[in-house]
Amino acid sequence: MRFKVTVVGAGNVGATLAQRIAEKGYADVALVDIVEGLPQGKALDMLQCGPIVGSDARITGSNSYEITEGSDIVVITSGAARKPGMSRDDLVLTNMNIVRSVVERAIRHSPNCILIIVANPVDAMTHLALNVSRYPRTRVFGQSGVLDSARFRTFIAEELKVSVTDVSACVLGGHGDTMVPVPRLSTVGGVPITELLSEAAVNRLVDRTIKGGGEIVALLKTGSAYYAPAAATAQMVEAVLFDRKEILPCAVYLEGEYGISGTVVGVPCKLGSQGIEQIIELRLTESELAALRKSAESVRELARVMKLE
Ligand code: 2OP
Repeated sequence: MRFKVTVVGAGNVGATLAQRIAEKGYADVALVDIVEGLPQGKALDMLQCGPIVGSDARITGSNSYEITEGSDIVVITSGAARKPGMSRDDLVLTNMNIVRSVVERAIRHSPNCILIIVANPVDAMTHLALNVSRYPRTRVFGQSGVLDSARFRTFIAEELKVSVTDVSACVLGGHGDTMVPVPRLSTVGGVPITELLSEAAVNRLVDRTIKGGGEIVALLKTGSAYYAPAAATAQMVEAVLFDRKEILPCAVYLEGEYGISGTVVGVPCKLGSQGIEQIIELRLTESELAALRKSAESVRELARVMKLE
């Protein structure tokens, strides 16, 4: 039997994610959006890829949630995307009402699902989804660190002219300007990049990573990145469905880890069939820890704006 994954939001991230999952054939996909015809049309188009790519996965689109019944995972990508000059935090008031209503409707049909939040500002939206669903924190988490560390890995690999597969990168914190790439724990073939690159080069790559989403928004002008965000989310979906126990950075509600409580922030987690099966507490330096706590405070501020506390 195939798994079932619901993707809410048939925009660029949602549709690209739905296509990635459906084409691999391991899960049926329900694609939901409020725009009439959009999820239906995109789902039908993707379904017709099946004979070409050899996938029997069923993909259906709808404006209502009946088709999502009994999903193993619900991914929430719906909401407005940034325009040039906007920060992700500028989206909070627009997207909070959307995410609240999506969570309420989705969990009615899939009470045992795991919720993966992609809508921005993702840390705050994850906190909201946790409050609305009242699920344990192990079953509600956000995608950001997989994307941010993929960006850092890409830039490191380009700089050192090595394969991306030999690069591992550590990015902690919120998905925004206070993001915390950690060069000391980012390695090429096991060697920290701080031993391979000058301080100026490391700082340049860190800065580009922090501004990685904005760089693409400025180029596209009409929206934000979606290929890498969708690929990052697919990796998390697969880690859960196939019980991979992969260590991936996730936006998760902390309860004392890293000395942070009552807010969502990105830290490495073990992802498996139960969702967040472990939160990994890295040994950080004082300055790394201070940066992570500062980032957590900026997410907490958004939670206050949404009156979550
Ligand atoms: C990004 O960083 C969309 O937030 C996403 O590109």
